[in-house]
Amino acid sequence: MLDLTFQPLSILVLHGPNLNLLGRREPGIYGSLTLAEINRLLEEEGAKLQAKVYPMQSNHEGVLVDAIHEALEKYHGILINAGAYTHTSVALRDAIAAVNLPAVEVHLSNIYRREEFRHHSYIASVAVGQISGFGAQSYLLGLQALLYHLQNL
Ligand code: CA2
Repeated sequence: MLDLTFQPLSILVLHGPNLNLLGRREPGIYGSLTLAEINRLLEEEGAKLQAKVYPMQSNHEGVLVDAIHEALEKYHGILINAGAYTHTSVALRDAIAAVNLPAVEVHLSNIYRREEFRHHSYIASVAVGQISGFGAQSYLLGLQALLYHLQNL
């Protein structure tokens, strides 16, 4: 197993299904920034906080599960917007629980002000915490919170 003890903090940023469409559809709900622009902001914020962020997006549940498994040897923590899988995926929940890496859940929209089916998150109970409703800023707040958590373990 790789020893990450004295490396700068490295964070896997996982974006779930449909988030590749950001900035191109439904800007009223999800904002006008593209995923590439959000990733750039995260990389800049990470650099300010002496951390390196590694973003990836997939529309496929199994690909996200694999990425979480592989995170164990490569990253100190996970920042995740699981998209609609937030509300359906026991598999993603179990993967996060299995690797036991600190994870922070983020959402662009406030999921509790939306349809009832979005009010339950399978991720929440295995996450350090959740940030929801601040648009792209949710990701930056989530990154700050995750790094704060990791630096104070
Ligand atoms: O608010 C969030 O970040 C969500 O995770 C976004 C998911 C939604 O299913 C969750 O309930 C809350 C949907 C992501 C869809 O992204 C789109 C982006 C542009 C256009 C259409 C969809």
